[in-house]
Amino acid sequence: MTSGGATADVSWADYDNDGDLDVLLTNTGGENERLFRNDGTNGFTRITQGAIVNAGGNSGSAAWGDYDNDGYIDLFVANDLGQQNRLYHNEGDGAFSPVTKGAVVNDGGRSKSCAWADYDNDGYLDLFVANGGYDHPPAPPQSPASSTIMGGARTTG
Ligand SMILES: [Ca+2]
Ligand SMILES: [Ca+2]
Ligand SMILES: [Ca+2]
Ligand SMILES: [Ca+2]
Repeated sequence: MTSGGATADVSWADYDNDGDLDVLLTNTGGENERLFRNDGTNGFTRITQGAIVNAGGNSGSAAWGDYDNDGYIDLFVANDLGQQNRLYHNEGDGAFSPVTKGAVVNDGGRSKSCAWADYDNDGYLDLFVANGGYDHPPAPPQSPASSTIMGGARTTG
């Protein structure tokens, strides 16, 4: 693994509805994501405060989508290596609130990629998350004697 993480995905969206595209860079290796707000004429300002840019995580992909149709685009971040994925609700004032309840953010897994689409045409965006791809085993047990203390560690249902 490279030190300090690596940018895995680039996702553009006008999250503050000022007419120009802002950009999110997702980073793996536990690095925080990077969010840059488009200033229109003077380039981009890096956003350093808030939930999105302080969450760490092995984030392979992100997708913007206004899932609740309130006019502000929200953000989903897919995390790998068994970490929970993240959903952020755009509050409309530049802040994002992490959504902590529901299947979207509580299914762990090795999420690699994600996309929003209204697949059933009900007017609300649905979310597709691609998991897996390869199975990279976690660190092996250090000795056979330690293999009996794994009970309860798995909560996958
Ligand atoms: Ca913007
Ligand atoms: Ca990350
Ligand atoms: Ca929204
Ligand atoms: Ca739908």
